[in-house]
Amino acid sequence: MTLTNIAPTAELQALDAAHHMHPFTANDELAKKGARIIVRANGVRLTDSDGQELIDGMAGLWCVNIGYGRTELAEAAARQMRELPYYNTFFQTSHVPALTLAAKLAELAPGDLNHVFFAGSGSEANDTNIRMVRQYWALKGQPERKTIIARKNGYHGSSMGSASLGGMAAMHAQGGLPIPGIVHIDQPYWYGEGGDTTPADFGLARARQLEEKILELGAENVAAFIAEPVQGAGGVIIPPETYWPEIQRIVAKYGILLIADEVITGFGRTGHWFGSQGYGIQPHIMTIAKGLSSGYQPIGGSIVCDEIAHTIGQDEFNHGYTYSGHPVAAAVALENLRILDEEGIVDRVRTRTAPYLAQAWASLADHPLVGEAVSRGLMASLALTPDKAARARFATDPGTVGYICREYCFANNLVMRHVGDRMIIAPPLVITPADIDELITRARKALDQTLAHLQRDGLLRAAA
Ligand code: PXG
Repeated sequence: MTLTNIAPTAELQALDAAHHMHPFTANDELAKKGARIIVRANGVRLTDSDGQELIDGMAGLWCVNIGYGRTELAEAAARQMRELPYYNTFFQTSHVPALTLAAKLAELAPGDLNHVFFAGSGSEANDTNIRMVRQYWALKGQPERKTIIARKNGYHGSSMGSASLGGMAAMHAQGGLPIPGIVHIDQPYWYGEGGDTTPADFGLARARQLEEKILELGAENVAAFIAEPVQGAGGVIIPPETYWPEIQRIVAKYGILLIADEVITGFGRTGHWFGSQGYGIQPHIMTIAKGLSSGYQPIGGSIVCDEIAHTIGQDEFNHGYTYSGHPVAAAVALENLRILDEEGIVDRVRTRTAPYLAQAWASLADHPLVGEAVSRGLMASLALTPDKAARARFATDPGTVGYICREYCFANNLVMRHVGDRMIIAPPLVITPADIDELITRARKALDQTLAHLQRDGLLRAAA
């Protein structure tokens, strides 16, 4: 069997249903309806096994930053596979792709984030971070500084450690999470949780929960605070402008390490190389993955500041993955960074594409179902509501309406995700204004169809 589509769709779907367990999916239900089989892609468009072309509003899973079909990355992989397909960096050896990529990342990252510990994914990198910050404090003679503060509705991965850092209630409900020593504060989600306060006041209040939590635990017990500059999987939750400066003040006051999870916000997504730069965040560690290789190869890592790297370096750090700094993945990441850089893609997002998307996206706010339409860089979200003025939730279970809308998007050949009753996009960074116009047209059509569906089924009701 080859890897390309040679069989009719129904046959592929039957094989998939019989043998393939999908992540974050009720597999029995999917088996009945059949997965959509994606066979190839180019630029911002996917093609399925029936020859339908979709606009990929999610850049795969927030990762295909340079778009599909860049043969330079395929060639970089092939070259590296011929020369050195694998070697490790454990036992006093190194190799050119890993060391070159580490040096390039040190150049791109702000401040004294000059050292890289590689992983195969964002989840693995965040597991590294848990162990690294605890080991850092142990070496500093403060081994009791173990607790990591994170946020509800944050997403940091799916392994035991990283899912514990995440604040997804549905994930914690399965498999005995969170692991000990991780606690969560509320998210800075003004639209959903801000009530009558102004966004500015709400941002400060939510940041000050960090200070309250530190005082409750005792600063001498707290290792670090981890957060995404903009929450991605949580629904593209853009914090009020007051939030990050206050967080920065608090971590400095109590000497807490700050981990910025840049897995989604890194590599141009927000119009900067890293989301932290747009908010003036100065992290001690940044988690990276996804856009690092534009998803062409699995690779992640932690970019670490001088102080932590030199402290960790005093002793053997008993941690690492077979594929840490995998040469093929590193070679592909380097080629991806070259393209992002030399083609000016990050600058173009900041100066042209993001402002264009912001305006086009905001035009959806006049739709009767849309309570807010917000964006930052090339990540954007809509809050669906039965009552705009009240920022009301639907009477149906959270996510029911979002799912209906997503199904209409999919039927209209647009990949737009739902998170609860928020609709989200994060397209490839190479999307053009004409593509954005088409995306908006399809999104509006799906919203119209959703509204008609809700009216027909009597679902356009607010929760009491
Ligand atoms: N941090 C952040 C901020 C992420 O978004 C991870 C870490 C974990 O990365 P890996 O490579 O281990 O998956 C992520 C991943 C979704 C969705 O439904 C988002 C992610 C992964 C899977 C699904 O939006 N983000």
